[in-house]
Amino acid sequence: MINISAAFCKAAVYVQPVESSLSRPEILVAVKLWPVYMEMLCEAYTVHDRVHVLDPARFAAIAPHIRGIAASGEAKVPAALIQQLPALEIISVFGVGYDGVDVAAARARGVPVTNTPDVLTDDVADLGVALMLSISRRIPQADKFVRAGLWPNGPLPLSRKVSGARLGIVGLGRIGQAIARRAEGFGMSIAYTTRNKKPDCTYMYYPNAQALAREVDFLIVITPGGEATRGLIDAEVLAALGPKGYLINVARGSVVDQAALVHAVTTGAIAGAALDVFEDEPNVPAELRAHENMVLTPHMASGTWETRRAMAQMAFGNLQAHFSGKPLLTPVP
Ligand code: NAP
Ligand code: 8YV
Repeated sequence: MINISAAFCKAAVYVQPVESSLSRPEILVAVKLWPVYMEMLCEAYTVHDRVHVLDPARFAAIAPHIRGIAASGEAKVPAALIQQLPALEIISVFGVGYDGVDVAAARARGVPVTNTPDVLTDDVADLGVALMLSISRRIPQADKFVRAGLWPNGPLPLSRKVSGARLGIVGLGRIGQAIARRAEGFGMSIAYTTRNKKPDCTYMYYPNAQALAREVDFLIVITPGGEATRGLIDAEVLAALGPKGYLINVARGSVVDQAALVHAVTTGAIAGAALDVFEDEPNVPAELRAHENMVLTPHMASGTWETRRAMAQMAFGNLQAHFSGKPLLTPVP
């Protein structure tokens, strides 16, 4: 069991005591990481916490010694950073999505990239379904209504039924399938789109998001991010979803054209949206924050103690495997 000191949790930047950092592999932490994971890293490695952005002069001095990068699903590890690290051997992502890492640049240097698949699937699927229920049954609005003492004045307006409705899933991978299994419990009819039709899947397949959106009440997006999916959910897809349709995004903000989404919710082109991810996190446009028919969460789909611990063990395990010459646990394909 790891003990996290209060000082450590509060620290804006972690500075490792010198005596605990001698002759260990040096790791660059690319983004603010969960304190429990940071403690694990600090027990095994010499850790440089975000030095490349916070202290460029010091970074220039330590860059030649960096052998590993600890990143997260949100972290940016561009080619320019990889090129500055001549001794780099591994990039370990604390997250399943690795769209922030320039994998091609890493590969070109022979640097493997690892991620944390499967262990977060249940949590992300749970939140996807929770968001679908929240936006349709107006749970946050109902909570505000009761707290504000408005109940005695009359009932809350009626909401929209989920059980038996039509669900479209954009991206039927590990998490998409887990969402579908949960939706079966609600008696929903399930359809999906992916680039490759799944041969043994009984759900209705549509060749693209627009064709799928036309046929469903709820559209849940759960693809990878990155250039290949940028703006996949655009104005045409939202128009196809229609004024009674709801969009739920638990993938990446980049997958949805945010300007088109703002326009669609403000003009009533769709009924509403529930979003865990945004184009420029943690900044959320005022138009989205102000709108009544929105449920917004701060990129928290994998954010339970149980899952974050499992992710930390896997991300740390990949670094440990690499530095002890063992096969990596979960290299990205
Ligand atoms: P996965 O098993 O690799 O599944 C990805 C799915 O997306 C596959 O079915 C893939 O099928 C499909 N896909 C890829 N490109 C597509 C496109 N252009 N159009 C339609 N479908 C496409 O990954 P996963 O474990 O389910 O995770 C999915 C993503 O969820 C992650 O990459 C990450 O971005 C996001 N995520 C978010 C959170 C959060 O906190 N909100 C947490 C975890 C994960 P084809 O290859 O056949 O197209
Ligand atoms: C986390 C994620 O937010 O797994 C992913 O792709 O986006 C999330 O699980 C993240 O990596 C923790 O910072």
